[in-house]
Amino acid sequence: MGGKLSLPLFESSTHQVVMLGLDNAGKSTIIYRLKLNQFVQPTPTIGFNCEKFRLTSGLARGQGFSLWDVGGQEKLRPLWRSYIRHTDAVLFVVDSTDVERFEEVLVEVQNLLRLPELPKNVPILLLANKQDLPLAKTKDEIEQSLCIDFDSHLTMVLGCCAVTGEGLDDIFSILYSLILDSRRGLKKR
Ligand SMILES: Nc1nc2c(ncn2[C@@H]2O[C@H](COP(=O)(O)OP(=O)(O)OP(=O)(O)O)[C@@H](O)[C@H]2O)c(=O)[nH]1
Ligand SMILES: [Mg+2]
Repeated sequence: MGGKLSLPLFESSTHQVVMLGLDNAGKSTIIYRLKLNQFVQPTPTIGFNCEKFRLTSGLARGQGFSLWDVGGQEKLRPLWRSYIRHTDAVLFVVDSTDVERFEEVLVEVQNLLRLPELPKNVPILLLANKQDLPLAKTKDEIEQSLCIDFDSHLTMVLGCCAVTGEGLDDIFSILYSLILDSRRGLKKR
């Protein structure tokens, strides 16, 4: 086993990432943008989509990711708990223009954090989507208005736009870093 310490912790592994968020937040648009590098107009997700990625460049080069895009309609949210059990990271997508539902976002994130199925060391990346729209709140404004206590979870908030792809270029490198840091037990922020 000697001489292996300098290798990445998870060489050639596949990381499971679950995408959650209210309906209409833009989860499926993000997954299509990442997979096809173009804008695709989705229909509301009933159930889930799963797309697999293998990175060929950047920090996460050689790493595999399975992204689970789970429907966000209220009646489907009880299903979230079955997707988080073995996840390596959570991507929580927020519609940055939908201020009226920020309270609902807060409640759902708090419910998520209380679920016993959520592994304690799983990092949570909040995506403030729809940054192209004029009424969009910035990632800092969203962070301040939600003011979530993420407890032991390493977290980060990023602004993005699934229509143009802005803010999504480094998403896998960022996820990979968060996963590594969480596994190494680094304290959040
Ligand atoms: N302007 C703008 N519209 C977006 C963006 N991302 C998604 N949308 C639109 O928002 C709507 C909802 O997008 P979806 O990807 O279906 O949302 P979802 O989170 O998957 O919704 P559910 O499947 O119901 O959970 C669609 O009309 C998208 O075209 C964005 O970055 N900017
Ligand atoms: Mg969807």
